[in-house]
Amino acid sequence: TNLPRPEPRQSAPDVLAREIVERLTYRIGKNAVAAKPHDWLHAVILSIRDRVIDAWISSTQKTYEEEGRRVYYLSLEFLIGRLMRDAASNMELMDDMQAALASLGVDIDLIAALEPDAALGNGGLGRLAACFMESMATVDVPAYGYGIRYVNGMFRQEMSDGWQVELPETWLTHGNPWEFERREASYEVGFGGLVDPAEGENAGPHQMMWKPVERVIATPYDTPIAGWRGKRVNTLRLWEAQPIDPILLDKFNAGDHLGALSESNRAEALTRVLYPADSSAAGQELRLRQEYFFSSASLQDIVRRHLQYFGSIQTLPDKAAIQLNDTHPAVAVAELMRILLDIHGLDFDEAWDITRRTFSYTNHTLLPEALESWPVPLFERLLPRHMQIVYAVNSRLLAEARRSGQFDDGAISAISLIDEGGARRVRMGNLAFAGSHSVNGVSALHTDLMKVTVFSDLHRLYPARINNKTNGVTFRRWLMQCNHGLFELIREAIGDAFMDDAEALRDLDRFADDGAFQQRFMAVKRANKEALASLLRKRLNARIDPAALFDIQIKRIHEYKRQLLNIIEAVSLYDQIRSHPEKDWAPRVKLFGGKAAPSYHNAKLIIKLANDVARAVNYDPAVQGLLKVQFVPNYNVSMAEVMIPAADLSEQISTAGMEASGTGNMKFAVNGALTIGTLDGANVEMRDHVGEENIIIFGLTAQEVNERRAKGYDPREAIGQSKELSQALNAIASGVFSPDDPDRYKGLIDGIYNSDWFMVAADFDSYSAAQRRVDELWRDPAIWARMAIHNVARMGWFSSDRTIREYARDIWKIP
Ligand code: DL6
Repeated sequence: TNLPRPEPRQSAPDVLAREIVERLTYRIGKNAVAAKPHDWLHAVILSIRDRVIDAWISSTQKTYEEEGRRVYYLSLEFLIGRLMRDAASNMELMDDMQAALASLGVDIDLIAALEPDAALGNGGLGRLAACFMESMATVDVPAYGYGIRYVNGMFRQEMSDGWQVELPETWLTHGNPWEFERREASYEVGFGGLVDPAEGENAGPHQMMWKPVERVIATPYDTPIAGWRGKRVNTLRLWEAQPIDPILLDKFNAGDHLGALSESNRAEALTRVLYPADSSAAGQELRLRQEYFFSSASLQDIVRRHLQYFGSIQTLPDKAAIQLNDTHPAVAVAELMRILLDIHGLDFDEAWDITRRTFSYTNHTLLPEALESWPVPLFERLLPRHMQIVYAVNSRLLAEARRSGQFDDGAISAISLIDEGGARRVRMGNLAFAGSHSVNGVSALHTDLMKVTVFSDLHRLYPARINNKTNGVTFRRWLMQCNHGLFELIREAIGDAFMDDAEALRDLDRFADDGAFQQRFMAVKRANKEALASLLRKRLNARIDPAALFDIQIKRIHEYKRQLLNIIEAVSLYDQIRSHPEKDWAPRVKLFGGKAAPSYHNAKLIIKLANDVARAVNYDPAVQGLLKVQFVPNYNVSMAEVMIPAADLSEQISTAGMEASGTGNMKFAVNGALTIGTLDGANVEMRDHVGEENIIIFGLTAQEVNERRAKGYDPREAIGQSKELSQALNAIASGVFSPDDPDRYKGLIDGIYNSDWFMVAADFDSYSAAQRRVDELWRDPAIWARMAIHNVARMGWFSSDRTIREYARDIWKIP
């Protein structure tokens, strides 16, 4: 403490240019003549990074001096995307950097596009973690993110004859100039083996000694995450697994060259790939190994830091707030118990009290297939001591439930940490719930549903524990950086206040009816659409008309997100245009993007269907200029940054009750797209904020979905009542779009006829009518612009700064 802090640096373009050339020369070893674009990129990143480091050191010192509570955000996913613009803009270097590079003859856009998209996550959950990291730094919360440094993050998606093909994404090929390896902060993580009672006279009754058979080293890599205006820089600490012995020399010398590397390969496999499963449990042994590996390393690090600065383990909850991002790190509850019981010799009740006061848990899904549970034999084999602890916690939990007198046997089994229906499994959601003082959902509706579905009995036992924290997104990345035109227009209209307080965007409301402003607003949108059209032309040779309505659905492909509903509606529209070409149709471009989990058959089929429909529609002269369909491959954060600012219409059409929150919905609205959506997830709160006259809502509510299912929903009835729907379904099922394999979509469409769990048929007519309302609105540019401007003006509440302030106030208790 009290060390001198780094001197502030000047950021004039000439100073920056000098620094860049210096980095190029002395860190990369090239001069400006020999430098390739990648070398420039690295030199630029290094010069930004050095400034970030100055602020990082100051922030760390400040945290130590203040001796306050720190937040530890444990997440198996951080979908951070590119960092260069983020960091440059947050350090307020963007304009000077652009000028500096121009003076060196380097095009900033060209080198920015070379930065790999760090895709260490699947979708919403991982991207939320990245927005939270930036917002925690912005609102001055001292925080560490803990996760895994996957060598291969989310797969690269390519199309082969319209089918998804998965290829490894290699974001580390050119090295990663943002990160710092911290070998000195490595830990051992064990697996398997035996548990013996602890030795020694002072050993407590609950103290055991775990002797793992397998051990690996966890080595951290730190990436600084700068908040807005460089106020605070926090650390994202990602773990890499390494073998204890890189090579087994005795085996090698005996001629077993492969065997000599087996331990090394096994360790490295741990952090090699991200499981590409979203909203479905990955369910493999390696996944549980990953979860324990990063949870254990992170906890060892947190406890080590705590003891170093505060001396006593008893004060851990006062100084550390550990947030579990979904159940993926839930095993940390058992790991902290193990550390407290076996290493610190605490008695059980005290250890449990400390654990519960330290952890809090965020639930991100109610889908039963996504709720993680592990077979007891696997859990026990891999983590024998943790299994004992789970049983010990469970016996106390169930005794407490019994004592309360309010539960029958069914409710007691629902509360149990062990699922006894069928082969026994450890329920990670229940473990996270029981081991935390706060359990939050991610939108108001989702939180309400949590209380009456998955956690209804646990909620009865602990009624104060569940609370809501509606998600948000960082406006720095999702407005200021990705939509520069809109950012400048807003600034000119209402000044700079919204840059520090997103809710100040409200001031824009008074321009909603201003014709001149509307025109400028729509001109910005048009420019963004032209940029997207030219990108798609270059990448896919696709021709789309920027004057048409850009209707976009980008997100993971999942049946509950109902890309299928959108495609079926497109087929129906295609039919209607062909039947009535004389009508005044609003020209539309329907864009889709998203990845399917590699083992998710129907999701992959939906991608193929989008491509098959696109092929038929796009080459049909009967609808030329009126309808285009395009699937955009390899949707990722960088692609989102181009597509979202170009959208007129945002498709948020999940079956009500199934999308926990959504965050794409927020990004679109902030960028002036109108939402067509169901009353699901955060759409409900978006409607409340933007006003129901500025959003297009359709379909069954969550309650109606439930009631329909309870009454015995018959999709055939709904199909029978809708000529448009039955025609579209027949066309798809009979092979109109798949003449090479007419039965390709038979199973998919049979699913709608026979069960239709996702209520596609039930919602079709309402959706189709809503789309025709959209057409009508589109025909009146002034009305459309007014609605879009109201959306931008009223979305400030959905800033992740607000969300983080709520977590800090209600859960982490940080002033
Ligand atoms: O909370 C972030 C994000 C929500 O916006 C999405 O609605 C939700 O689907 C997603 N949940 C997951 C859960 N996957 N698992 N496990 O990705 O979280």
